Amino acid sequence: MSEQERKKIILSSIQPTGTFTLGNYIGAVSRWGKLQDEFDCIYSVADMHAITVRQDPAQLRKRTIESYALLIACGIDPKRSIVFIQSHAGTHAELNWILACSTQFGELSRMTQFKDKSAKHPDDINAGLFTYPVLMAADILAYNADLVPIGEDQRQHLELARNIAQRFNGKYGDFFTIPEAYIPEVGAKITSLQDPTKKMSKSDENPNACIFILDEPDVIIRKFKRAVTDSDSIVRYSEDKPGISNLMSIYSAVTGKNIPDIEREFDGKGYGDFKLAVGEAVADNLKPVREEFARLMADKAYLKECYMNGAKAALSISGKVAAKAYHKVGFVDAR
Ligand code: ATP
Ligand code: LTN
Repeated sequence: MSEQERKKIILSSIQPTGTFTLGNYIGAVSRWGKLQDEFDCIYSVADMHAITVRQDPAQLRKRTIESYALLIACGIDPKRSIVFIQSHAGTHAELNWILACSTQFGELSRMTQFKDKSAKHPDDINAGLFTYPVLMAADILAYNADLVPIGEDQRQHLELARNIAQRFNGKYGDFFTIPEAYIPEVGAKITSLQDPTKKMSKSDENPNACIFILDEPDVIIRKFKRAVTDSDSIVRYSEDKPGISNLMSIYSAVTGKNIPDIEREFDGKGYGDFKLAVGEAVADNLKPVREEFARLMADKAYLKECYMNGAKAALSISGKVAAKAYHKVGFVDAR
């Protein structure tokens, strides 16, 4: 197949650290299904990344299956894309080691997620948390992905994955594709509803800060009503109005309307009307996800069939890449 005919490879992953938030949905997962027409897509549940912070084993297993079902409920079709659970492809851990030996201590020390998470868990600053971005590079490079759809917070990790790939290629000869970040223009950083200077995050302790994509409509509407905004009441997008601008990005992402149109729509109306409209639009948007999730969770055999097939497909690609990487660095061939 010529280079022109080959579809680009998309790869992304999400940690099973809780029910996905509206931030995960708008910034990442809701886009993943839409990419399936144009690209060859590979998606996974990053359970190996999740254990960089302490997890209850039974809870992790449950959340991993739920996250897998959520990916499908959000529009990823396991017949058209490869959808798998990260720990089922041992090749990622193999590549992780090889790539760790092409990663500098200094560059890992600069990762802001490591700094944030180690500040949040001072009693467990483990080596896995530190080398987390190397495993993420392995996830990506194992499939020679061209594009990686992620939210803004992952840009630095992706930049590091590019550097690792370039360093490996420099040492051993051209091998890995250099991946590019694929970050949305609107919604790449949805912020907390209670502190609009902070990212909306699954692990926030304040339940009002976060919309979870399985929240019931009345809960969603109530959380938006309580969202922190500024004291004037003009619906206008501006850096000095982070709360209202965040709600406008959310409204724009779920309705497809652009910011100037939203400003016109709510001209002369107050924050109360706008917050209600955002809440209703989000609740409508998430309704099919909630219904499909319930249907999938009632059919565990189907989910298992999907993730077992996903693992086989993922291993078939990443196994060849890992074997070649082993050869490149000088290991004696055994397969
Ligand atoms: P945790 O709280 O456990 O760190 P998280 O909510 O940050 O989890 P991840 O699993 O780390 O979620 O991220 C999955 C995807 O969602 C990534 O592509 C990430 O960039 C994106 N994402 C996470 N939070 C947001 C957000 N608030 N706005 C936009 N995109 C986001
Ligand atoms: N680190 C990512 C999750 C993740 C990922 C990946 C994203 C793990 N492996 C590969 C893109 C590609 C995060 O969202 N925290």
